[in-house]
Amino acid sequence: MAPQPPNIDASASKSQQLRSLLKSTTLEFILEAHNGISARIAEQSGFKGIWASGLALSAQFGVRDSNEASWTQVVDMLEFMSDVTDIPILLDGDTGYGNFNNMRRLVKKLGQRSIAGVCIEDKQFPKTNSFIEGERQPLVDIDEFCGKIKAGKDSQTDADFCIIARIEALIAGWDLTEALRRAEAYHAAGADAILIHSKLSHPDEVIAFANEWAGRSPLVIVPTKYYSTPTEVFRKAGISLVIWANHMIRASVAAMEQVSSQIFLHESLAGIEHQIATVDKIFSLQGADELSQAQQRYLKNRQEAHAIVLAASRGDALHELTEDRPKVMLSIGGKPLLRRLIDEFKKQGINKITVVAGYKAEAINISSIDICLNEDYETTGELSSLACAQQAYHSDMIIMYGDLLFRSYVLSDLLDYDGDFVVVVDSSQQTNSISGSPDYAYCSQTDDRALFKQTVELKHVSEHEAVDYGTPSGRWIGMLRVRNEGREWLDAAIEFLQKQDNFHQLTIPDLLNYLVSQGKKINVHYIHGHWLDVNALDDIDRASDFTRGSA
Ligand code: SPV
Ligand code: MG
Repeated sequence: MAPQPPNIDASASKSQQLRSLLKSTTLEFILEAHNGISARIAEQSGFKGIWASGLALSAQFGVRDSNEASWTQVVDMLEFMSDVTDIPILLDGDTGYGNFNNMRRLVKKLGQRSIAGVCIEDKQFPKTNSFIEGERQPLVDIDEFCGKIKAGKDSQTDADFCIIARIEALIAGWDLTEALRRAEAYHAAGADAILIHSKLSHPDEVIAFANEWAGRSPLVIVPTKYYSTPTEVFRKAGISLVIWANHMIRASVAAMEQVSSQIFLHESLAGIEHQIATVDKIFSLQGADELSQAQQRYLKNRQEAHAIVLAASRGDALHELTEDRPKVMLSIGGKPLLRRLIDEFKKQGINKITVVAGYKAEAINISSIDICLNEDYETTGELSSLACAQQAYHSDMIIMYGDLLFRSYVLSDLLDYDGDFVVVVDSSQQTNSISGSPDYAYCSQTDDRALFKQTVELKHVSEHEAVDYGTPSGRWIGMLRVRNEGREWLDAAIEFLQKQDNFHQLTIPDLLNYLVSQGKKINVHYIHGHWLDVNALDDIDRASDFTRGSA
């Protein structure tokens, strides 16, 4: 029969869910898990509950299943498992880690950590695994075990918390009568279900027990040794819950052995990469998506801006220096310009950086950036490059020429500046650092150096002095910030301008002028020097001085 759709109410508490599994009229299954990630995998596979196996938990700690790990170490691991899952966890609580008093404290602590139930077995502390010389393992006195069950039930604060009594009589070489006698007593002491354990390779004694027990309380089995039994047999026998008790730890051990021996043997990862989970899969199991959503919610005011760097041009005026690389890869003071730019972005917490490359794009060998190619860089202008990066547009972005050098505060102040479309204008009238054609900026007010954070608007930008607009207020340095509504203006402007015949010649100043013509308010953030761009050979010494802090 195919797996049943979940019939458990997920809004129910974990203990209610476990209780429903035990009382379900159809056969239910839970799977072993031994840490957070295996618990998550079990849940994602569709299991409605988890068996926190003593064998698996001790094995993942690398110790024996003989109460070598302390019960608090077990409970600490359960907390990780419970925190990352919504399905109930049933702890394999061995003997309750001591007498009735230890059991009381265990139940209390499990309740506090949202563990849905505990299964205790009628052996003596310290126990060992049932499959290690099981017949030599002494059972505990029935009355003493009943006292432990009662103590557990009396100390649970959650009415639905389940205590399952596990009978080891068949494991220890006793007969069905002894097993039933014990089951009767444990049931009467308040156990919510009985687990009958067997080490035979066939299910006969478990089925015989089920027939005699006849549904007096839910019945749980662990078919590790009689694994080849068709599940239908358990269904027909009226079993309530099957525990697949150790298959996650055994699967991971087999996989780890295989991978570790291959890596050791071949001294290489090439042969195993395709066999193992991707790093992204691990991130996903760790809940990385949830964290980035939470960051959106809780770090709104510090939302990370993205950067787009225009770096498609050769920089013809630099002659042979750019024969084999674009201008942005020119080394200034021992570091490529682009690397310096990226360092500035990273200082401001900007990690998503898209570089529009064109000329000798293959020479841009910087990791941790996204490259976007303007294949027509020879015949198109800046706006075409910006349009190429449209996939990378974000609700908060810095757009910048790739040949800029600036003091860190320039970018940091721009990031602090309010406004949906902001250009950085240098009011210093400096001449020594501009060898290319300056982008004269005409603004609503000139910078009297006391304007800090006042609203100044851009009226026009142009390569040549534009008499119609009066005296230029400064120079646009090739840096702007676009966010929120500004992003919509940008999209609409590019969509419109792309339809114009001359689109391929347009520059960023053309875009700015178009937006101004459409009545959009472009704010001006004034600076006073402290930047330069690299256009020609003459700039290189100045740029090196600048990086040493002397310009
Ligand atoms: C466990 O999983 O630790 C169990 C079940 O107790 S078994 O190992 O089959 O006894
Ligand atoms: Mg166990």
